[in-house]
Amino acid sequence: MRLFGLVLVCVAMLAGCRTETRTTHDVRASNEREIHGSSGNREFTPEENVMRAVQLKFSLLDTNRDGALSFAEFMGSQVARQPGGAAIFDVADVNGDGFLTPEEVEAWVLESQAKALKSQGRSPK
Ligand SMILES: [Ca+2]
Ligand SMILES: [Ca+2]
Repeated sequence: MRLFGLVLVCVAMLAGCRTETRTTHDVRASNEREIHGSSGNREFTPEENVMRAVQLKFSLLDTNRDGALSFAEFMGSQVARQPGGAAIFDVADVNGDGFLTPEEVEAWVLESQAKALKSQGRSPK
């Protein structure tokens, strides 16, 4: 299933985006200080890590800073450039308004992860 590969790319991309977003993080510094919590000892849950990564990536892709990703903005992401990547936009745009909110992206990533883990655990034939 092609989507599975895309999910892996997406997760890897999200996981690796922390350092590359350092330069732009001053804009949402107050937000991210809470999200990062880098001085705390607490471990983040996988869901929290996904959300933090999505929010950081989102702020990079949202070039006009209206809080939503248009299709054009989405196409600037690595995930969208994968074969079939453009189709993800329609899948993730749950309410079909033509824009992806952080919530929609988070929901899509978490759902895709869950599906990927499920299909790894016991591969249905
Ligand atoms: Ca935007
Ligand atoms: Ca939407």
